Amino acid sequence: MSQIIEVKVPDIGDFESVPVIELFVKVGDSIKVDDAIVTLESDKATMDVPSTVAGVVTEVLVQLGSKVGEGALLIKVETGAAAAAPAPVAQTAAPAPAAAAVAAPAATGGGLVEVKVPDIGDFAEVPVIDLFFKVGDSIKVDDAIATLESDKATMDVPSTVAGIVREVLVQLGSKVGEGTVLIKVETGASAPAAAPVAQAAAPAPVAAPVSAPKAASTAAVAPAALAPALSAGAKVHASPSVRAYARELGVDLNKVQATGPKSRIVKEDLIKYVKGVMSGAISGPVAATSGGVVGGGVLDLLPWPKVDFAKFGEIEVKPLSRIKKISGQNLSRNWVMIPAVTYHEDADITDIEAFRVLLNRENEKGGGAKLTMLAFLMKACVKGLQKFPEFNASLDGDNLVLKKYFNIGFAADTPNGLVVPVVKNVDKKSVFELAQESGDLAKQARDGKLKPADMSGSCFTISSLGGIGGTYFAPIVNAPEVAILGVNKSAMKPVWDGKQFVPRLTLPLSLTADHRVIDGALATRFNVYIAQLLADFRRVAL
Ligand code: CAO
Repeated sequence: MSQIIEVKVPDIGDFESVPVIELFVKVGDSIKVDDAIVTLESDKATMDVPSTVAGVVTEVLVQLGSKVGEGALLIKVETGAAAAAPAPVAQTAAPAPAAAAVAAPAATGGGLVEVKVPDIGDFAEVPVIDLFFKVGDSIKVDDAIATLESDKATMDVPSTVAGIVREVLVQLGSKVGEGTVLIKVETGASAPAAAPVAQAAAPAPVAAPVSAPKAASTAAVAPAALAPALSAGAKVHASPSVRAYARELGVDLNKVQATGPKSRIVKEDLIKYVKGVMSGAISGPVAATSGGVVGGGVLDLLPWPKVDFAKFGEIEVKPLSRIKKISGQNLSRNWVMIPAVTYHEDADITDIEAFRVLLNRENEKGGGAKLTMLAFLMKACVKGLQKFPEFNASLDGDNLVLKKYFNIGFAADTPNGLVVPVVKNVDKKSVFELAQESGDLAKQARDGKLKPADMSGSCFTISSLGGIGGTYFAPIVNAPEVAILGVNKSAMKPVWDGKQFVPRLTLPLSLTADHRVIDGALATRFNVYIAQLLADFRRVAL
């Protein structure tokens, strides 16, 4: 049964008669709990007021410029009514509830002013989810220093002083409350112009990865809007909800034309910018034009350096092979777009190597296929994928596609470059069959005879450099997969068995995983499990 519920301005701290500067809903809109209804802005703070109910908006009782305070009626919502599906933009635009409060300055002498978290209402121990300044940056009054996010609200803490940031006393993930010193600012210092490139190139904080639009996981050419929104908001005026929306879209707010009051970027500005970039009307971030750094041109990078090498000595120009050009573009995209972390582990393969050698010796007589370490690794990895299904998955927008089949790709070094043939249904094949099939595919790869079908459908990739050497490396995830296992050359190492050092044949494993799907604990569990399987291959049969 439906009923009409009034949504009012909650306790917003010491703010009264605050103007509405953004209005996110209109009559007929469907609204969800936590959707922002309005943004309020006092002379000291910007606050988003979230909805506490879900339903269809039947009345809007404020307009832009209305002055409101605690208890003011904002909207009436019919709950329980069949809510029309919200338009996609409205959905993504629905920001986290937010409020902002002005950081309180405190002079510490010598022109250094501490900027602290002010009264932020009923929030204590709130984590910092965005940090917009680093030591040496110049800061203006009202620049957002940090975004705090509780389970109920997102708050930007703006600076009350201008100058140069001399100390940053928090980091991403730090828990703060009223009075926590965020930064120390040298006031009156002449601020050097911030280097624009360094700002734009700042890496995405691991704790708050920029979620890529749906196309990101598969499309070779991603919209320019995917440029990292890392310094987003550092020097621009925008409400927390608009900042959150920009982060979600990966838009650098510095590039968006503001039309709101006091040069504030409003949601419509953001949408206009994204539409403009997608349609080509606005030139997106500068593509890395040569050198193949980013095939799709998704990064705001300096152009590739043009150097006349012949000026310095004799040169020869050799075109890249077709494979190198294609794999280069894929690798660049994956390197740039995946927040990847590499984890290392040593596996004791003394027994399995002895077993492999024994079987090969027996096999020689019968003329069967040579067993390779790669085949054992494939079998172990499938066992790992079965135990940890997140590894046998792909990101598709906000969904994780979990695969119930087990195809393993392996990197093959060929005269023309790197290719990744795929062995299908590894779970259903014996180690002998895997050795035979991967050997055949590797040969076809070297002969340039692989067909597209031989290189598609992989769930997880192994990159084995064991035949060449090396100790450890950091392989690049083969998107849209979420992890890749790198292997180097095994070596005899002294291992402490509790009483003495014993020589054990040790295989170095390097697992790179997409942090959006696999966190460090899971990645390490996977690695440890693979090492256990390799140390005692009987476990694969369990
Ligand atoms: N440790 C020690 N020795 C190893 C080993 C390891 N981890 N892995 C293989 N070997 C040995 C093999 O046993 C073999 O020795 P024998 O000839 O005495 O039996 C020798 O090294 C050569 O092996 P291989 O590398 O030719 O064969 P493989 O089945 O192990 O690998 C393939 C096949 C296709 C994976 C490999 O040839 C290859 O192309 N590797 C390169 C992958 C690559 O380039 N990765 C980087 C991608 S990112 O740039």
